[in-house]
Amino acid sequence: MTSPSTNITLSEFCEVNYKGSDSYDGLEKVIYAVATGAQELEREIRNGNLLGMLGSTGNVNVQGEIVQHLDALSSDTFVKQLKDSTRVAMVGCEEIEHPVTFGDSEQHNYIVLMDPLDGSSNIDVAVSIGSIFGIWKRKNSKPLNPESLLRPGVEQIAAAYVVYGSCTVLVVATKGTVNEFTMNPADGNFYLTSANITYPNKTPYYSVNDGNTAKWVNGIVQAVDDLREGRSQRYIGSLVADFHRNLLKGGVFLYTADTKNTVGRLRLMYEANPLGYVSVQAGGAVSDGVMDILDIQPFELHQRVPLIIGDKRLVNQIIKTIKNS
Ligand code: P6P
Repeated sequence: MTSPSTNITLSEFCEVNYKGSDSYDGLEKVIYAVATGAQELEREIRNGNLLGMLGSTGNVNVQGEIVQHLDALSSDTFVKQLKDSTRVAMVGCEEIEHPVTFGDSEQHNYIVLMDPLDGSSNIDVAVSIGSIFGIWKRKNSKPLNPESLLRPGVEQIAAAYVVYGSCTVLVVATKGTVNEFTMNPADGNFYLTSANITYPNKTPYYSVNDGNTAKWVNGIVQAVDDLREGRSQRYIGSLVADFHRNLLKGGVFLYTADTKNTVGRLRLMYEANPLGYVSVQAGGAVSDGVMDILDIQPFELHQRVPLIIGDKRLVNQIIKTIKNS
């Protein structure tokens, strides 16, 4: 067991790997914005019950979902931090109908798509929730407009997510490497706790909402039956937490299209793309059941997509079952 003092900090890691590099010029400022927002939000989440911060605002967001107090707070927190980074030109956010523009200068060279608080239904019951970020280099050749956000996932330069769970972890992926940082509550800093993460060989878990069985189509009943053999089901109701467990322990998550969610339930731009990027950099895969999700050319900021994500062998097994159905 290493003590926090022997683990390098997030800022030490970013200074070595991003600062001053041509490929990642200024990326460290974007990662610091995510980390600072997560530190602020973590305190609100841990104290939410005590501060009357739980429950809903009574408003409905662009998704048609009831907005929890912490949904609104998380959105405001990360929008402020990303703006203050001075490196982000535009943000797309699950909680905000339209893109938010911060700046059009040459140094505003990143685009960020985010789900600031994933798993809202778990907030009031002390179950893990998270935040998800996809990061693209801006195409400076073109003026900023809403279409600036509609980039295929394969063009991401980085992705990150936070899980506010039994501990608070920040996972950052860039080309070829996925690294986990854990927050030390004593000083609020993130310390490197797992470097160059790759999916393990074993796949003991699968994650699916069995309550949807009657609505499944296209061979998903058979695909899930196949997954049951020799595995345990783990389903938290927070995509980011299920994804993180499957990444570390081995497994697959699926939320496919069904007779109710005919194009899937989860969001392409700020859920499937960022986590799909992390999955692929860790040796996994991400699919809509037919193609690699990262190759999808988006047409709308809040579009949904069927999602199969995790161990490459299991993703391909599910795709094959769908194809043969
Ligand atoms: P269901 C949370 O609301 C979320 O967007 C994901 O985090 C989660 O995986 C999914 O929805 C849960 O959906 O229909 O199983 O409650």
